[in-house]
Amino acid sequence: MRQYRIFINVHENCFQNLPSGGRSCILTPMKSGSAVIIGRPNSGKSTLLNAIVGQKISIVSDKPQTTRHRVLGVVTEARGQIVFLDTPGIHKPAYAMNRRMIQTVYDGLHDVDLVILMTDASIAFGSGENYALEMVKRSGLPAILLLNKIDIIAKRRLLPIMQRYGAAGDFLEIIPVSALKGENLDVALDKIFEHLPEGEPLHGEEYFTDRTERFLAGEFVREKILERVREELPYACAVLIRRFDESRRETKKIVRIEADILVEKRSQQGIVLGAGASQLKSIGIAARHDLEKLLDCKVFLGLQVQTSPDWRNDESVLDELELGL
Ligand SMILES: Nc1nc2c(ncn2[C@@H]2O[C@H](COP(=O)(O)OP(=O)(O)OP(=O)(O)O)[C@@H](O)[C@H]2O)c(=O)[nH]1
Ligand SMILES: [Mg+2]
Repeated sequence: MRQYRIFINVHENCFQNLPSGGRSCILTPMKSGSAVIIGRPNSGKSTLLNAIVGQKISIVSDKPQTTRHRVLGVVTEARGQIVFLDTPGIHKPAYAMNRRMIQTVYDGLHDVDLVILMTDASIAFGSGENYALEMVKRSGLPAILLLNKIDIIAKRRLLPIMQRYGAAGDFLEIIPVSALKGENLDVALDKIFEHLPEGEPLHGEEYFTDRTERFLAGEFVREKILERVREELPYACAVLIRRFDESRRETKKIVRIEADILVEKRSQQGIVLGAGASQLKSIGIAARHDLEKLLDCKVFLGLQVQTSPDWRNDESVLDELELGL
C-alpha cells in the first residue's frame, strides 16, 4: 500500500467556532523551495538576503562586485522554508576570477524554483538591465522582480518604472521594496512563499547558511577593507584565512584567526597598511568586532598584507578562495 505524507501549516488563529458549537480548523500546505537572487552589481541583493534571513551572512558595500560567491540563506517559518541563494552581480568578466563569479550566477539558475531579479530603481534602465532580463528569460524559470531602493526615489517615478519592466519581462510579481529600510519586504516574502511548491522543509529550524564561520571571517575582513578603500583596490584585494584555531573556544571562549590580505601591487599594500599601519589596525578592530558578535566569543585577529601580482588570474589562488563554489 502506498503511503502519503501531507505537510500542513496550522495557523495560530486558524481555529473558528462553528454555529453548531464545534470548532473547525483552516489548514494550508507548507511551502518549501529555493529562490536565486540575481541582478546587477550594487542593486542590493546581499542587503536583501541579510534583511530577510535576519542575520549578516553576505557582506555589503557601496562598491560593485562585492559578492564573489554564492551565499545560501535560509528562512524558516511556520508556513514553510525558503532557501535563498545570493549571487555575484552580473557584469562583463575581465579576469579568471570574474569568469568564475559569472559562472556562479549561471549555476544558481539551475535546480531552483524561482528567480528573484533585483534592480536598483534609482538608476536609469540600460543595457545592463536588458542583459539581466535576458538571463531571466533564458532560464525559463518563474520570476519575481524587486524594484529596490524606493527610499531614495520619488514615489511618482515608480509606476512608469514598473510599467517599463512589466513590458520588458514576464514577471509573476513586480514589487517595489527598500532592502535597506525594510520597506515592503513582508509583502515580497509573502509573494515568494505563495509561488513556491508545497513540501517539507529541507533544513532544520536553526540552519541559516551553508557558509562556514571560517569563510565568513574572511568575508568580514574584506568588507572592512571595502569600506575604507577606493578606486581599483576593492577589485584587487582578497582575504585568505590561514588559521582558524578553535582549540580554546570551549574552555576560554577564544578563537584565534590569522589572515592574509592579498593585493596586486606594492602601492596597494601601502594603502591597506596606511600611515604607521593605522589603516590595517582600523580594519582589524572593525572586523574583530563583527567576528566576536558572530562567534559569540573573544577573537584574536592577526592580519598581514601580501602582494600577489595577478592573483585574479591565478587558478590555484582562486581555488583557495573557493571562488566558483
Ligand atoms: N538607499 C538604499 N540603498 C540600498 C538599498 N539596498 C542596498 N543599498 C545599498 O546599495 C549598496 C549595495 O548593496 P549590496 O547589498 O552590497 O548590493 P549587491 O547587489 O549585493 O552588490 P554586489 O554584491 O556587488 O553584486 C550598499 O551601499 C547598500 O547599503 C536600499 O533599499 N536603499
Ligand atoms: Mg552582494
